[in-house]
Amino acid sequence: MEFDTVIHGGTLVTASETSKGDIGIRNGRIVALAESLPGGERRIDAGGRLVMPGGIEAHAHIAQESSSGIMGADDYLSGSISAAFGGNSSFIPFAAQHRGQSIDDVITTYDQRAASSVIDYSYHLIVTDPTAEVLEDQLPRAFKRGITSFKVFMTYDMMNIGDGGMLDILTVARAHGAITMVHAENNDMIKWMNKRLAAADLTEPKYHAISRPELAEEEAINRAVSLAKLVDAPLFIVHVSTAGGAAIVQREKLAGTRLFAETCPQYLALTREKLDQPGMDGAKFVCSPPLRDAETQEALWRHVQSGTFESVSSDHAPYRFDDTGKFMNGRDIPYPKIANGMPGIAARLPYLFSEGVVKGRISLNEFVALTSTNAAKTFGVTKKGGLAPGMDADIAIWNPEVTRKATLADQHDNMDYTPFEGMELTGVPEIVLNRGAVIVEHGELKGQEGQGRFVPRAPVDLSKGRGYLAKELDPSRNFGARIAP
Ligand code: DUC
Ligand code: ZN
Ligand code: ZN
Repeated sequence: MEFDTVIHGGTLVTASETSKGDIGIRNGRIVALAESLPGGERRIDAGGRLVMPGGIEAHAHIAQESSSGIMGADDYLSGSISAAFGGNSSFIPFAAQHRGQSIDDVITTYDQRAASSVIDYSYHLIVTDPTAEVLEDQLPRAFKRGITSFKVFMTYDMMNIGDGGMLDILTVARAHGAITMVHAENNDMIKWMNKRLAAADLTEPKYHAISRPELAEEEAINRAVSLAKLVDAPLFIVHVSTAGGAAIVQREKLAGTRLFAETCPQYLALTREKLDQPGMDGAKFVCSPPLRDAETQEALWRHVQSGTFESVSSDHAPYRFDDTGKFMNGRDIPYPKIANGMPGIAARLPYLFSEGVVKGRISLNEFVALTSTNAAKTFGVTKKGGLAPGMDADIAIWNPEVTRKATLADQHDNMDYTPFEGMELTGVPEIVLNRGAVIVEHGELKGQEGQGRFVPRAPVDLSKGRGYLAKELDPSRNFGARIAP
């Protein structure tokens, strides 16, 4: 058998197995796995290296305007390059609807923006205006194109669609086999806290963390799960940042609810003290939900270890520490006017490898599951996230021993800071392939602008979890009313 590339002599790691062997690649696909394979136009020596499915970044804001119109610092070129240097072979950023905009327009806009990507991509659709046309025509059309995840917000006045809007989206998603993602924080609790803090003249960056209580996340997760259960729709909770929120996810999974969730490196690595710095330096660490405390970090790590989360995602939301980003609304501004988000797409895998695998908190196989395989399964990316014949040759080859300090230059993004600056990291992705093409090799970019392809995704797999039938929607218990979606 002829191969374009053979990856030779590495330790092959998937979400379920670890073995020694070679991988044969032809036409962008893995075509053979064996103890030893001959030939290959190109042979990559992976002796002493870990050969894993390339990361799939399932939460990133790329070339996306915030609801207040601030464009993030990374476009699809810089964002995809940064992702690849961080060990990712593909990503699923958001395509955001602004109120009044049609979903068809949103997709056309993002297709243009994404054309420069060096790695494969899809989009999660952010829906902020669920009109009848959106629900009945536009979302089903997006779904047919392979966009099988819709994200909604329970907070921010410009984005929050209310409980009724959420029920509508959940119902449409369920009918088509899409999954609904949710930013779960209670809008009114946050607004009430903002008013109290403003009245007391407490507006420095650190009060951002105080303004968004843990209870706001816990309440909203609980409510989101109840809404999803009422219509028996699968739900994905993004960026879980609290022990209470994670506990709800764990409890509901145990009960069989079709529930999925992620947390992010910043909630495992950083605490709210980072916001308490002289002047406006704390603005670098303004993200929502906010950074929490050391106790929460420990609890979140336990949930990572025990399977509460499908993924650890970056929530890369890059706003530079200047007037184009964090200070778009002025320099000496109260915390609610600081652009909300932090970068991390290149740091996600190295952080989790170093703090997770090297420190013995998770196994290598769990690392692969949390960074790649589970995202592929949850979001219907059928040809990625594994090492098997027939899969895309999306592969990251790691040196597990190199130690370095995280620094801005290693991120390869358009940012002027990294929140992980100075962190000691062990392990580096040395070679990253997307569909058989080398994108990054020993610190050098080899991929070309525009080389990435849109990946149409499959419907969500409903075989996981038992689902839920509310008594009031069950004709055998609701006087025969047939109103279930
Ligand atoms: N939610 C995100 O998912 N990212 C950035 C800001 C936010 O509120
Ligand atoms: Zn969010
Ligand atoms: Zn986000």
